[in-house]
Amino acid sequence: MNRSLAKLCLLLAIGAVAGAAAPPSQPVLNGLVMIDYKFVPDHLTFQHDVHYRLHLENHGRQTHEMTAPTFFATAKIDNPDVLNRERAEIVMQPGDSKDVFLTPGKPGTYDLRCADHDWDGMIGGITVQ
Ligand SMILES: [Cu+2]
Repeated sequence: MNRSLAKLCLLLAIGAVAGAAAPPSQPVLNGLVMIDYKFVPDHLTFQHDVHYRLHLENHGRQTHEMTAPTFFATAKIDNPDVLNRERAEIVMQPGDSKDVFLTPGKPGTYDLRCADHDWDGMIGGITVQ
C-alpha cells in the first residue's frame, strides 16, 4: 500500500468513527392545525420507524381532540403524558400548542377524528408508509 492510499484509508476510518459518534438527527416535523370544525391538513402521512415531532395547534374557538387510538397504540411515544389517560387522544383547548414526539410503527391507514365533532365532519386520516 502506498503512502497516499494509507492516508486515505486512515481518513475514511476517522470519518466512520466521527459519523457513528454524531448526535442523533433532529426529529422530522409534521403538523396538524385544528379549526372549527376541521383538521388542516385532514390527512397526515408518516414513514414507519422514523422519529417525528408532531406539532398540534388549535386555532378554533372550541376544544378539539386529535383522536387516533389505533395510530397511537402502534407508535412508540416519547412523551405519552401529552395524551389522555387511555392514550386515545390529545385534548386541545382553544389556543393550545402541543408537541408529541413519536415513531410510527406498523404501516397502514388509521382513523383520525375529533371525538367531539366527528358528527360535524371533523374527520381525517393517517397513513403510515
Ligand atoms: Cu373538534
